[in-house]
Amino acid sequence: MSKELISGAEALMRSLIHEGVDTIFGYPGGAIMPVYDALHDHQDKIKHILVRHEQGATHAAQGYARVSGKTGVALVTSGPAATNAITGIADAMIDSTPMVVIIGQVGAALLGTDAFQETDVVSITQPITKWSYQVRNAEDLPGAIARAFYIAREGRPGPVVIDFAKNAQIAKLEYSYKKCTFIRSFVPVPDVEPWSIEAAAALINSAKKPFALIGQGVILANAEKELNAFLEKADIPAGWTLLGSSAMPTEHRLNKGMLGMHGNIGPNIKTNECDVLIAIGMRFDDRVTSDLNTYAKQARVIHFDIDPAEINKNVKAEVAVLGDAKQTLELVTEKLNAAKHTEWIDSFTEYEQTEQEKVIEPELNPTSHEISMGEVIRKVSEATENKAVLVTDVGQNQMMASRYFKFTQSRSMVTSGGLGTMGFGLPAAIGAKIGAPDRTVCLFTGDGGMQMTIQELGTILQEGTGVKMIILNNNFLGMVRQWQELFFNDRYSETHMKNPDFIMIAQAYGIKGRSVSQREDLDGAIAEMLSDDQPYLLEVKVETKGMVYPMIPTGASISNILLGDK
Ligand SMILES: Cc1ncc(C[n+]2csc(CCOP(=O)(O)OP(=O)(O)O)c2C)c(N)n1
Repeated sequence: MSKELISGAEALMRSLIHEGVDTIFGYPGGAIMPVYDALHDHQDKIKHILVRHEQGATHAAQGYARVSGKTGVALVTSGPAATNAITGIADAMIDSTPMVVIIGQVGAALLGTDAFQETDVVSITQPITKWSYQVRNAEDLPGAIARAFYIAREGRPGPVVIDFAKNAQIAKLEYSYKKCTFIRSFVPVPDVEPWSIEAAAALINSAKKPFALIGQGVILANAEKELNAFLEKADIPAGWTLLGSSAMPTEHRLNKGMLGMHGNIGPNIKTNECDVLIAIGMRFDDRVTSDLNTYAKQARVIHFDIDPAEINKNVKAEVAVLGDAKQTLELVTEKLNAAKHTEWIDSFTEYEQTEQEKVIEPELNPTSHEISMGEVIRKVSEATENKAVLVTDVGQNQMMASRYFKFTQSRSMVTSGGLGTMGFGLPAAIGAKIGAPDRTVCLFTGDGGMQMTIQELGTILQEGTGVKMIILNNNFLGMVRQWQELFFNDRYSETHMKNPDFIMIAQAYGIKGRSVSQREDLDGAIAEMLSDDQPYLLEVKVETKGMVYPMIPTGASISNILLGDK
């Protein structure tokens, strides 16, 4: 029996459905029109979210992927659309987010002629993807899509680009689809080496002052339960990276707080005092380590990771435990002796008290009439019973949100960690709400970052996506202003921002909103914002010269922590 002939575009739709895709974030255009035409026949199975800019499509797909654990999908046309999507692709790469981006391309016969809206997508995206592939013939499409999803999702996740030439979208093929389960040249998860399990367990069993560093790898491996069993059995205190936030509940006895530049004092100081440092699914980013010459020199290091390229990249590991964290943590835990490290764990307390007194208390209960970022964030966290998904933009708002929001469940933090992309927040929050419709999604953004992708309010208008947007408006590019104050003698070069009336803008998009500048109005405004599942924009006019402390200046030792004069 001869197989049915269908177009490449129709084959793409059927392949996506086969992969379980039910949501696509995208924007149409000439070189992807056959695909959009095919999409029209599958609206019952695939919901397309029409964003307002291709950067928004990629960030929304990221937000969707991060909360749902599924692979995010973006669909855009060629040329300027492809280049607009680049920021989100790079962001997904550095933050290990599974995403497939399908990009229209000019017809194969025109490739290399500087045709209308032609860009060399494969060359541009190769360094910022796990795989970037051009489909020039329709019959290659199903295989390419199957591989794309396999590569994006398996092992350490990341973005894949399929550059889909227009002729291949139109040409007919005999369609059949087989999910990819193996690629000879690609080993997504290295085999666990039994000796590494033995060696890690022996080292941990010998430790007097063990300390664990939790990264996003734990969340990506769905290994939260295994992490908890591991830490509790051997009584190991833990700190977490920005992307590792929410892997363990904020109030857990062994949770000692955030690592790095704006992290908590205790975990940073203790990294330089522990005897065995256990890094789990984290990559020793320079925002965490600062000066490598003075980082954890006293410690014997164990590094759990799925990606062999991370081992010894920044910090040399005595024992590398390669593999999927869910599996390796379980295997090591079996071999651990039940232990108690009471004195060691108690030794964090003095730093917690210092930080509470010098930083947290003044931030949460300011004596000045001006509202601080921290108090807004803590109030919103509490008003949602610490159950909301936190999405942030980049800047002071991001650091304050990660410091003052409390987490009770995993996959509750969506932020641009590695690339630090301003403008990430709003579209990522839209994607997060679509990926977790039953959860409250709260975006915290600065006035600067909000305006970088503010057009995505149009997506909310069209879709009714019930995100809660909180602009922490300090009329400054706050984080840069903070650096200017600390390191450039208060020379505020181009960081003061004159802002539009955000509430009028929200209203123009049919979104309810309110602006608050007095502390006594804050609780009421937050309650109003959270009272239903409609989109809402809350602008809070916060102190113009707020600072995020503690801070480890770039390049300094992690023990040299500034507390400010708060
Ligand atoms: C796309 C992009 N451009 C520039 C920067 C550099 N940058 C980092 S934080 C920041 C200031 C952010 O200001 P705002 O959005 O108002 O947030 P705040 O720090 O005040 O919370 C800037 C300009 C960046 N991270 N991303």
